[in-house]
Formats: sequence, C-alpha cells, structure tokens
Amino acid sequence: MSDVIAETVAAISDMRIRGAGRIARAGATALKEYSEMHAKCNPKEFKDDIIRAKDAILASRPTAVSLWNGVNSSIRGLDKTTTFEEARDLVVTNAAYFVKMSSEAVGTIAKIGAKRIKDGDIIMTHCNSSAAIGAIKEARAQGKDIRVYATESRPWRQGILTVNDLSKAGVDTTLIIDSAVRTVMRKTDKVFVGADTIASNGALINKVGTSQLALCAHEARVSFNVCAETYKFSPLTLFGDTVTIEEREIDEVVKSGEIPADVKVFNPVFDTTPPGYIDAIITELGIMSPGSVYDVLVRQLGEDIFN
Ligand code: RUB
Repeated sequence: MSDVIAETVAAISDMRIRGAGRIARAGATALKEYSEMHAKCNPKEFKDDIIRAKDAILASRPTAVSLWNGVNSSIRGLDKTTTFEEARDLVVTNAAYFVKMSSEAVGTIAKIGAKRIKDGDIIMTHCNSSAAIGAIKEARAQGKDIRVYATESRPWRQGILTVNDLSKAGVDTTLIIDSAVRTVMRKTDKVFVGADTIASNGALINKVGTSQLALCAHEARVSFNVCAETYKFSPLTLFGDTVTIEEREIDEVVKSGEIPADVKVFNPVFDTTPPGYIDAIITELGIMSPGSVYDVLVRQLGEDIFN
C-alpha cells in the first residue's frame, strides 16, 4: 500500500482524523494524491491499485456512509476510462469536486440551520459534529444570544473539542456528562446533532447516545434537528444493506487492570435513532423530514439506480 493511503487509513482508524465529513474528505484526498503521484503504467494496473486503495480506506471505519460516498464518487466512471492519463485525471477531478462540494455543503447547512435558532434559545448538542456546530456558531455570529449544553461523549470525550470550539466563537457553553442528558433536557429548547449515516427510511446513525437525546427530547417536546450533508444519506440502505455499528477496543473504556479479567466490556460507538424522533434534517438542499430521504437518494442515484 502506498504511504499516502497507509497514513490516511491509520489516521482514520486511530481517530486522528474523525467526524463523518472529515473522514470522507480525507479518503477522497488520499485517492487524489495517490493518483497524482502514481507512476505511469497500463490503465488496468492503475485501476486495480485504486480499487485496492479504496477498499483499504473503506475498511478504516465502517459506520459513516460519508466515507463510502466520498471514495466511491471519487472513482465514479473509472471503469469506462481507456488510458492511464484519462483514469488518473478522472480520480483527481472527481475527488477534488467531492472535497469542494462537501465543504461547501457544511457552510450552507450552517446558514440554513442558523435560521432555526432563535435569540434566547438553549440548545443541546452531542459529540462533535462540524455541521451542527457550524449552525450554532453561525447563529451566534448573527448576534443571537444563545446557550449550549454539550455532552462529554464518553469514552473519547469529543465534547471537549465542541466546548472549546463554541467557547472560542463566543457561545455561552456548558459541558454536561452524558448521563445528565434527561435532567438537562427540561431546560433545553432545541437539540442539534450531526450524522454519520442516514438510512433510506430516515433513521439516523450517529455517535452512541444520540438516540437517548432523541428520546429525552421527544419526552420533553423539544425539537430534534439533524444537520447532515446529503452524502451522509446511504444508497446502500436503499438496497437492503444494514448499517454496521462500529465497536472499538475496550481500552478506550477502562484502563488495564481496572476491572476483573472476567468482566466483559461492550463499546459500540454509534447508535440508531428511529425516524419518528427526528423533527428536521437540515441539509445543503434545504430542510426535510426523514420521509424525504428516500426521494433524495433516488434522485441522487439517477440512472445508476438501474445498473
Ligand atoms: C463523530 C460523530 C459526529 C458525526 C458528524 O463521531 O458522531 O456527530 O460524525 O460529524 P467520531 P460531522 O468522533 O467517532 O468520528 O458533522 O463533523 O461530519
């Protein structure tokens, strides 16, 4: 495996690069750089190398379909190319387009999402989503006086990144432990979270604990908003695949020797929120209900759906 692919796979696996949007852009960028530096060879050899690289990147983290969409859109049309140059240029152009489009989508979601946040709102967020944080920061930049409760998000504690980012942006931010979600929901007006994957039925797969925020929001009649670029929508689920929920090492939860050797540790890092608990999915195409995800997927796939 080339250095650029191996380094990206390692960085995604050990979470130096994390968050569904970022890993997707990292995967596409790695394919672009690998193509640019690939020595001239026969097209078949190049295509085989790219497919191997794509598969290695996909194996780095299994849950976020953004990664799948990022790398697969980077190689779309590769099988139809006939020369090395044509194949290389296709991957470089496709990957660059994905990176640009996905970054712009986050900016658009921030603008649309901010309109859903009113002056005086108290918002709860979970983990560390650049899309959700973007909307909150945009609302603050527009001068809205808002407060945010951010969950710690054990075991990786991505909430620490979130509170640092929000605090720097001048947002009145309070860190809470994950088990305080139901208690604090009573003081909350709106929940804003991100997405790793949205299934064709509108179900949300995001950091473990997201479904607890959704349940508590439902109970307290607090609106539950998901900020998600449409490349987080999963074409795979349209054709019956289920989403693999990543399980990570137990040493992320307990230190060695801390618990008896016969005690097992289960460390799923994502969970599923049923569509009925979601009020709005805020995308770069606009705000939609979970029931619209199917139509967007069908439109995105276009003629490919019949192949
Ligand atoms: C991060 C997480 C984020 C989504 C969306 O999990 O669950 O909410 O990935 O993030 P992890 P973004 O830290 O395990 O990657 O909006 O930045 O794409």
